Amino acid sequence: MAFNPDFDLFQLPEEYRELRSAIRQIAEEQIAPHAADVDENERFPEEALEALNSSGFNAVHIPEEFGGQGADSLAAVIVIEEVARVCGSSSLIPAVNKLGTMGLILQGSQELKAKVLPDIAAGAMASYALTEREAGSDAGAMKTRAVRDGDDWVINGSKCFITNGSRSTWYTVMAVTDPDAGSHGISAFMVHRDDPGFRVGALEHKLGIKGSPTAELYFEDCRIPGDRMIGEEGTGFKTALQTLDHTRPTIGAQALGIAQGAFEVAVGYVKERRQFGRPVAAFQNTQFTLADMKMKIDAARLMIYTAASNAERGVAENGEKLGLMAAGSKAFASDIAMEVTLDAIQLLGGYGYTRDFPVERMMRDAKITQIYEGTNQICRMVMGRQILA
Ligand code: COS
Repeated sequence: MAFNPDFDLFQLPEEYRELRSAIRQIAEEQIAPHAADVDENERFPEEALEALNSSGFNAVHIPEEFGGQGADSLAAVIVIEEVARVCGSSSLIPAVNKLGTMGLILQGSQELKAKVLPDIAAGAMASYALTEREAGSDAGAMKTRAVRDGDDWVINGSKCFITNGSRSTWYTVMAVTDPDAGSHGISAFMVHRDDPGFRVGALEHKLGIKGSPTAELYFEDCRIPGDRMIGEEGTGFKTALQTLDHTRPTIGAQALGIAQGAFEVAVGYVKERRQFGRPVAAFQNTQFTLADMKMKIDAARLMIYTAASNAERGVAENGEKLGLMAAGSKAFASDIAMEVTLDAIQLLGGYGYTRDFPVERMMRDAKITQIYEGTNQICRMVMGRQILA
């Protein structure tokens, strides 16, 4: 078979390379300069929101018919990766906008999409509310209850660890509609922040991603119209898990971007830093460490782009279920992000441990990627089940 550069699987097509360079420029010029301050002051990255909203990179996945760009999953992960390369907190703007709308895009009615998605395309944010205090990895054990009242639904309960929770306008909320039906008794809804009975609670104080507010949400007789249900009653748990099959690669992309950012800082540093009369880069130990970092990053990138492309096709090429590679790419990329950021700190030595360099922030930001959107243990469990199915 002759090599065809147009179908070279291992070289992104031109349009994706152009997309990368466009978002990289915005990230470097408008987001990177504020990343340390955002982290230091635990403040929302307003500059990043403005930059992403004004360039249309806030939610590239929204279909064109709803005012978005209709970009595919591969484009979405490239955007997230490039923002994460300079600021992990800011990368959660496009990542969580996708997470908070994916269930609606996959399973919602045209009317509900038309109500919500143009807002997100225009710059409002969306969050995904699955987790509760007593229902984390065991998401099906949730207690938040939705009861039908005439044409409306009335929701009572609370959610926690909701990324960007205090800044969103729309929330995909999973709640129990039939307590006797197990995971088949859970339904998904779109809740608006102005809905009566909805309230944002306390924010978490975290190790990393400090610019992204992680909030509790309270539903106190929160009344929403009946047409806000996503899909059919009782399908909410499947919609929630199907969403994660599409969005775990986006968390992988966040991890990958953080790792890439730390790697580049380390490469720059070891060429400048001199010890024993030569640049630290001249030592074979340094070169071996850089080589290991690079191998891990490149492998993670291939997995994530493959998982994103699978999501686009709706199936994996070899007939495997989507979730296998989605969970695998997220777990692998987040594990290597942790390793790579720790290596970067080590290469920078004492300076790496200070806040004068970004690698300690990157290490703290990387840690959450092993935990959220399914701990890496849950991701491995999802994979194990599918491998053996
Ligand atoms: N897509 C669609 N449906 C799915 C699915 C998927 N990826 N995975 C499972 N389902 C279906 C199952 O087929 C089952 O339906 P049936 O009863 O009709 O067969 C139903 O959903 C329940 O699945 P399962 O029995 O596997 O549920 P469990 O409670 O045993 O486990 C896990 C589900 C652990 C995989 C799930 O709770 C999970 O992913 N937990 C982590 C949650 C998470 O990622 N939280 C982070 C939130 S974002 S920060």
